[in-house]
Amino acid sequence: MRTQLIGKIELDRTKLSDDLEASFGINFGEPYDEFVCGRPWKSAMLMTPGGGEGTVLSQFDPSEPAAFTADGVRLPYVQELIRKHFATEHITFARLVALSNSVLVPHRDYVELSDDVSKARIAHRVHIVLSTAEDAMFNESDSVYRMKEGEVWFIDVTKPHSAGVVGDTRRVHLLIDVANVDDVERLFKFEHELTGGIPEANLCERPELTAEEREGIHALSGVIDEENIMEVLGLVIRKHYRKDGGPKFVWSTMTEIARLSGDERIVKKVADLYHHTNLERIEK
Ligand code: YCP
Ligand code: CO
Repeated sequence: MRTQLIGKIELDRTKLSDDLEASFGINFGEPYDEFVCGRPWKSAMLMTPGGGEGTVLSQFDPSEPAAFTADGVRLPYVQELIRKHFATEHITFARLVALSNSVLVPHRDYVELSDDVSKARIAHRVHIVLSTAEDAMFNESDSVYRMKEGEVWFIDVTKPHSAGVVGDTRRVHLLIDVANVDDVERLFKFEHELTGGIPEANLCERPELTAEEREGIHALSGVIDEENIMEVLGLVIRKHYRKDGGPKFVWSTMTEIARLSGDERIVKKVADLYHHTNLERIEK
């Protein structure tokens, strides 16, 4: 399913802020640190097959229906939102995800999943925006866009994508992974419309990167070393969220910075990082 806005749900401000407050007390994991430049990408499992704890797909018995975890139970309004708006029998996982002052490495997901059963169990990724602001953005291929509060989106995670919060906002999304169903419309219990893509109104206006700025970024070749690659990558990704540097900006820029550094180890590290996040991952 292509990345697209599918609808908007009404949020009860009072109940939502109670749950957001309560979410400070739940168990967030900080997985995927190799994808993160900045503060951790925090994720808490709210529904899993069988309702048990765990973080990785292979730890669960995929034949069991999803149930709320102990953390899920501590967020009554989020629970209510899920039950009211989704056909829960198709849900595999529901997670609460928080990000602040951090950018994710543009990557593709599911590349590590070899078998069709696993893929069918998490065929669609749905985002529901609970709390966001101007400094929170998403990237798919060469576009940068914003998902707004209350919006529900399908995200095609097999396309190169990234998330970024370039300021201090605590951006909170509910992520729901759903199994493949014959008719995706059956997943939703709210008024929805498959828009087929990222609406114009959600795209971010980004001024073109100037030649001076590009030169400045390439000059990071004089700063980059094996220990600060992720920080340099973070700067490049942050720039990508605010300025339009042209096609494949992040990875082509990193490749160029590495080349200009004249250090073979950096060239290899950047190539390996690209390979790991976009082409092949080891199944855990
Ligand atoms: C995502 N993919 O795109 C996750 C975030 C890295 C893997 C962490 O939501
Ligand atoms: Co991803």
